[in-house]
Amino acid sequence: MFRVDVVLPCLNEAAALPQVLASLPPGYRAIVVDNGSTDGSAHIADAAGARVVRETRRGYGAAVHAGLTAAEAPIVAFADADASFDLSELPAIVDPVASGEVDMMLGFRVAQTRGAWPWHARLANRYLARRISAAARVPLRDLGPMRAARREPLLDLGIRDRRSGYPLETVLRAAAAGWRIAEAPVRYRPRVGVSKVTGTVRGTAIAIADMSRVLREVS
Ligand SMILES: Nc1nc2c(ncn2[C@@H]2O[C@H](COP(=O)(O)OP(=O)(O)OP(=O)(O)O)[C@@H](O)[C@H]2O)c(=O)[nH]1
Ligand SMILES: [Mg+2]
Repeated sequence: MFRVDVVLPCLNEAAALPQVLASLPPGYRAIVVDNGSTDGSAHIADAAGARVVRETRRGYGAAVHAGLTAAEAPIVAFADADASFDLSELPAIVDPVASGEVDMMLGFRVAQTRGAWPWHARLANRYLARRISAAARVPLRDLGPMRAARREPLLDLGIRDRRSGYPLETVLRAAAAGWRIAEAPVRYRPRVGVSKVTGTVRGTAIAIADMSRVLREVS
């Protein structure tokens, strides 16, 4: 039995997956949630020994939630499948949850190169982190996609967003439920493959719209 399931939402990440899956620490199992990839991502994930789950409904949140529902380990961690994170750093996010020191651990991103994180995304994130800190009364530096918590309480949060508002809704609901939430630094590198969200105007606009709605509805 695996101690930690790692949910990796995946939309056309064939070029990144081998490197991502090779960096998993022992005792951690990858659940690659294939969100309708057309580049053979599912096959590559399967060949690398990951568990593959399919989610036909598009959206980051739809993929992540399908992974959480399929998970079986007591602790579930989340990361991106585009090689922007080094999964060998996951224990720094998971261990404080496993020891019971916190209920949810978030990775705050430390850019490794200038290209890893465009200025508009950085600015938007800092603004968002401030608003969340005020709304949820948790001091946050970032709202990144790397995080970990216990599986059952996470499911009980009843997160509804299925697009880009998912991480924000997770943090707001957890804070409202009185969870102890903390952050640890994680390295953030340029993704492998073509940018879909942060590097595109459309992706950024959708992300802002989704997060604004979640802030209105949940906080
Ligand atoms: N954008 C997007 N990503 C998805 C979807 N389903 C799964 N994903 C995965 O979710 C993770 C995060 O998406 P990214 O495209 O890396 O988003 P980002 O990091 O904000 O922006 P870029 O890396 O610049 O594209 C990646 O592993 C994607 O493959 C979806 O419907 N839309
Ligand atoms: Mg990315």
